[in-house]
Amino acid sequence: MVKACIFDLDGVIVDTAVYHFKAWKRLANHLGFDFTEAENEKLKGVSRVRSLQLILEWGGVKKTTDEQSQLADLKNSWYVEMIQGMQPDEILPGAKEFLLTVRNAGLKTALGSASKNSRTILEKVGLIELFDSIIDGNTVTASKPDPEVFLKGAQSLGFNPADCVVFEDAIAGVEAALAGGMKVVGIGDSATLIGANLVVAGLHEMNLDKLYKL
Ligand code: B16
Ligand code: MG
Repeated sequence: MVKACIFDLDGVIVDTAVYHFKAWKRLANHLGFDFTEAENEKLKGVSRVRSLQLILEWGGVKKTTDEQSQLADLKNSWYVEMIQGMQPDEILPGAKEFLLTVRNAGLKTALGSASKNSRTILEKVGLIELFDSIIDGNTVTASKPDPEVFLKGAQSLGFNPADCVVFEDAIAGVEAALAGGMKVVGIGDSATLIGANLVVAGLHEMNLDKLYKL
């Protein structure tokens, strides 16, 4: 029987990809090349430093490790500025309702995100109180598809991986959850989220019945 739900943030609870896109595009333009929405799609669930490395490759630009770290900081400063204005109406459809449903059913909740800005985002949209534990880019060393973020999530709640269900919109996150021995609900397209136990368009399509049948 499922005892806990672990949620990815971007693409599951809120759509921060739009802000990441604006900030990365600004950085690419600052370096003299462009950055497309199709390229941004490939960065979902990917860590900040790895995202920068991919963007520099796509733009054909080489930077030293020190320069990379300065550029990542610059992008993050623009991104942080943008997320300061986030509001509760930016919560994705059904996310708050499903969090309340699972909590009312006595299940625990954790966040399992690659973002180092997850607490700010959850505070701005007013959801921080609905998570028993937050595991994010500040707590983990290995990026998805490594299962570390979800294993730490399960551990922080005091449950075995097999007692937890992960909700993820990125294929790397689906792979991470499966590698950790958890059930996973994909948020998005079943052609992309291969291996997920169930794929739904969003948390508005989830309910306890579907959760217990996984
Ligand atoms: P930050 P998730 C991920 O969030 C984003 O999808 C990805 O685009 C971003 O690069 C990553 O967080 C790191 O974010 O720069 O705020 O530390 O889907 O894992 O919740
Ligand atoms: Mg995501």
